[in-house]
Amino acid sequence: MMVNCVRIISREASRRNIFSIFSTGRNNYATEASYETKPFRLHKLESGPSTKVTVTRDEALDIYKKLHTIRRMETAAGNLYKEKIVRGFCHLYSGQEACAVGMQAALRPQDSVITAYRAHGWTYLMGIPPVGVLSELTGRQGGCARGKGGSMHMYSKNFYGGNGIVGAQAPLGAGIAFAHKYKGDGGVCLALYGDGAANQGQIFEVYNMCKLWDVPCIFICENNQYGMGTSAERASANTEYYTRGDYIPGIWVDGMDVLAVREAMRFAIGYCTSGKGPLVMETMTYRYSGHSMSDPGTSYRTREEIQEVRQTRDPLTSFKERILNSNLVTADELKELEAQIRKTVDDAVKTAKADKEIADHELSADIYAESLESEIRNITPFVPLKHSRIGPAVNI
Ligand SMILES: Cc1ncc(C[n+]2csc(CCOP(=O)(O)OP(=O)(O)O)c2C)c(N)n1
Ligand SMILES: [Mg+2]
Repeated sequence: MMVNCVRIISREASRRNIFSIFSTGRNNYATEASYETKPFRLHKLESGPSTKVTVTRDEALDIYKKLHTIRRMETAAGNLYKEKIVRGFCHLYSGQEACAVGMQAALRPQDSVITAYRAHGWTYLMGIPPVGVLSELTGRQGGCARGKGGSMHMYSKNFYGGNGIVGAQAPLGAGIAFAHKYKGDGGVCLALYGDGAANQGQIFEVYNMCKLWDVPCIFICENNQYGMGTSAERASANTEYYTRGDYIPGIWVDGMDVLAVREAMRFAIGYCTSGKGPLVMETMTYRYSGHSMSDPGTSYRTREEIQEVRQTRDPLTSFKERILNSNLVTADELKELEAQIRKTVDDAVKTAKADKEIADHELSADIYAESLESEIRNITPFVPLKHSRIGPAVNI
């Protein structure tokens, strides 16, 4: 099909920060549009990512689907928790969706990711459908870790979880990144941690090691401005997290702008794969929920503040406005997509409630992919348990 590209730069578009639009001329859709992002802030870098970002119609639909699915899935997870069908911990990602969606959009098949406990969205982006995530939350066998992991311990191919120890993703991520270098597969590892983890000693130990050995690790501080019950300002002497690598270059990006995050991540991957070693990235974002479901999240910040972010900086609303204003998609199309997503998540909830738990004998199975010892070590109280392999340990 011959696509006749016509460039339209309207005054209205530039008022809305839309840089340019390419129209097909055949129908009413634009095929791609460009926008101007907020400036990136750089640390020890002479140049950074381009502030002019371009998105095609197909990419826009894909990004919107992912943003919306995560939001919907997290709402469902929160409801299941309130119904006491999800027990234990539950950390929701609503408000921060543009960070994961933007980063994942820049990943190549050989790259890997490790994050903290706010893992549901990443698990979905790394290939697990909503039913695999929600069934994991309800502890059922259809869950991506067969119901043994729950909210904090979800995995998939190239996705190393889901980790509850604050800050530990940084050394684990450094190890995964080192494996990429050792194997020469060209991959990088994204190691994500929160602002509440950013002052931990282990983070600085691995900064040093990765810089010494040029390990392709991208350290990402998702700065949602609060830790567990306190603000970043109260907890951190230096809240410019992108500079905290000292001798490691860093980038600050608006984490509510999915396209800015994608652009920053493309730049970061290019940097790390050119043999220059690690990079630090700070994504400025916001979480609408408390730290976990047991934290209402309103004792250390006001309801008005949360409301204001929802109304003025919401990552879904702003992306939706952009793609509608630039004529990449129509309101009806988005409505239809939203209805499809609602159905997928609603069906997943039904399955996650109705599914079975694994049998008792599977509880102690699949601890190692290939066990070198016959019995499981360090069980208290001591009851000898044999290693067994039922598999797959992770439903990929
Ligand atoms: C080593 C360790 N110390 C303390 C905790 C308890 N804890 C859980 S989350 C958290 C703060 C996390 O804040 P942040 O990293 O900003 O993550 P957010 O909840 O904002 O996503 C703390 C202190 C823990 N899980 N691990
Ligand atoms: Mg935080």
